[in-house]
Amino acid sequence: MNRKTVLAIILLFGSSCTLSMRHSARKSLTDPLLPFSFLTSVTHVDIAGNTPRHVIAVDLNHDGLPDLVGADSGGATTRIRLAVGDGTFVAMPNVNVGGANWLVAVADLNGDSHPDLTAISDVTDGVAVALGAGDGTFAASTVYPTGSDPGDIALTDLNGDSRPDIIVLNRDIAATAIPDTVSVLINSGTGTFAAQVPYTISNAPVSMQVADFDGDSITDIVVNAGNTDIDFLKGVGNGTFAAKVTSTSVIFTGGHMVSLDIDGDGDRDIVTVHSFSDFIGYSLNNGNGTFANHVQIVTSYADATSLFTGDFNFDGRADLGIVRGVASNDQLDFFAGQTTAPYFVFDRTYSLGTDQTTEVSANTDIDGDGFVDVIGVSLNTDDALILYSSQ
Ligand SMILES: [Ca+2]
Ligand SMILES: [Ca+2]
Ligand SMILES: [Ca+2]
Ligand SMILES: [Ca+2]
Repeated sequence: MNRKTVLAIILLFGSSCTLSMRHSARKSLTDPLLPFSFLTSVTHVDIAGNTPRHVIAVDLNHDGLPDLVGADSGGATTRIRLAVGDGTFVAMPNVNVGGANWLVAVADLNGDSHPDLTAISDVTDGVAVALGAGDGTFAASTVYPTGSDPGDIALTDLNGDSRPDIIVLNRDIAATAIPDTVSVLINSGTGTFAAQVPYTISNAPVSMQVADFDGDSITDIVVNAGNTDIDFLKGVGNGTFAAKVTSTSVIFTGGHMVSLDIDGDGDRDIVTVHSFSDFIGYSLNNGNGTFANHVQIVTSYADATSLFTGDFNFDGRADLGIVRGVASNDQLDFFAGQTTAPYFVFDRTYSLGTDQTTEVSANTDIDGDGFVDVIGVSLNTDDALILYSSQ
């Protein structure tokens, strides 16, 4: 996640809050330029708060309907909205997380099958943990200290006890902490966490990916930092990590990052956008968590601020969605995944209205029609936005 750049994101959704469909015939499944599923409309869901920065969709109350969890960057609460089943959502009590929160993550942390909530805050310089009751309500949160200005979070089991641990990227925007760090907080098994263990990373970290990058099936941490550095922290498997190994990719890598195997060789590569140097690019994994020099996919591509992946055209290959905050023509661009370099080809643009949309993702089928929908938040209206897709 990239907090610096999200401020600049403005997607234009139109005053009617409805997207015009871009009809075109669906091609065969072997065509690499299959049309993406159509984004048919934009639905605003009031999540209140002040300047929400992030929203996720996850079923909190076991009814099979994804609910909304929104980070309120202007207040100290996380906002909960339960899906009714008719496309509307009802407000549940806010969860006090101790300070303005920028990102939220949900997983069952204590093994009772109920989703639990975490939220990072650069006011508390910590991560709040609130255990879920399974009905959309949460117990009072506990805030665990992290490093300075936590800016990204992942929940995954690092030590094999089947309980998710917490990994936080500390962005240290004011450069008060030297060196910069990633915080690892190990779950006791009951949803309480040990004090953070900090790991040194390169200066000016931007974005983090937590996954296996060297093929040993043990989760690692990859951070892009500054303008050139990609740090690999090799997971040991017991909740600890080796010291960073840094690849210097020669040209800018300092934007929002996603990871996926783009060249089909079995290891996870990275794709980044950079809003200041105007490109989308990738770095291929050498197989051991070090990365080859960055290669530009698209140049002269101004104001790309955030990206997400998913197979939007059903060809089995991951595609890219990119939020582009161009001042007078803001948009959501899609690039179709390809088998050969540069691995992604521009497919289509959705021109949108005057919502300032940020932290867009596409990993949940919110309306249950079998097609993954796009979700984000509007800085302009303080709403969650759902762009429903259909075929
Ligand atoms: Ca639900
Ligand atoms: Ca739980
Ligand atoms: Ca590994
Ligand atoms: Ca690869």
